[in-house]
Amino acid sequence: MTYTCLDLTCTDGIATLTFNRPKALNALNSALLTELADAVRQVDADETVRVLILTGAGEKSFIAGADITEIATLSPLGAKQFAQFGQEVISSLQALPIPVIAAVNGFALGGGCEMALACDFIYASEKAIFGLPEITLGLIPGFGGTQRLARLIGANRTKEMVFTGRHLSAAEAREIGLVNKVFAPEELMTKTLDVARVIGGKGKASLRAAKETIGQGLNTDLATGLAIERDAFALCLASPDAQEGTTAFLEKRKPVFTGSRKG
Ligand code: CO8
Repeated sequence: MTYTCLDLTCTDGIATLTFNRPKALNALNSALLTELADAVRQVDADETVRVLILTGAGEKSFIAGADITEIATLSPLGAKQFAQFGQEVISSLQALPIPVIAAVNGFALGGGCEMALACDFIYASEKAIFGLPEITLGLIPGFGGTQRLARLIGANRTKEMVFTGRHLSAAEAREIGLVNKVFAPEELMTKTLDVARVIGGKGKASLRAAKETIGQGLNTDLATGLAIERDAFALCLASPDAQEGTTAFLEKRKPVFTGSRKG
């Protein structure tokens, strides 16, 4: 598929997906979401990709939300279908078996904030702006914001953001735990790539197990979560990468992980 709204590149196992629809500040329309669904499938199928980074083209915007021009024309049924499509694509991104980092360079509003929330963690430029402003349009978040944000920062802070629609600076977003780290704009990608390379040097199967275990554990009670962790730990131990990691430690050398995502 030829992309017109995004760019997908890969260097040394680190893939970068750049939202690139400048005339609408990278707003999510059906065409972009269709391309994103295809890009996620490509990354999923490519065993050489170890880490995925999401960012926006230019300095102004990550994603300024769902495309309001398109939303404004929808019937209630059309709105439900559009929300479902967006949720499915964003959930497929979240379900990728590799770490996904959002490098938020500018506006991450509405669906843009919701896209970042589906990533494993968020780094931001000092110029980034976060918010769920749908209430200002007479709407509510529809791409997972009411659910993922509440799980991440708690119901009370989520309600404050959703009820007011207020824009948050990168520093405020870090303070409430939405963002892990904030960097100068010119450093955002280099710092994100540095961390992606560190993560990319770890074993694929253990990264996958860690991601899945943390994700599943958040949706269950502690006892079930601990059982999930035990099983995943035991499976990891049987993987070639665990063999290499433990042997390398005992031989006092750096491990070289060559195992697959499937262990
Ligand atoms: N959709 C469509 N076009 C947009 C969007 C958008 N979300 N955001 C910006 N644009 C366009 C503007 O219309 C403008 O186009 P033009 O030059 O043709 O007039 C261009 O991008 C540049 O924007 P501005 O001139 O407004 O730039 P400013 O720097 O003055 O302002 C802002 C930047 C603050 C980002 C401002 O554009 C803004 O407030 N945008 C809307 C943000 C917003 O409300 N986002 C939430 C959208 S709703 C949503 O995400 C719901 C998700 C769930 C959907 C469920 C499906 C039904």
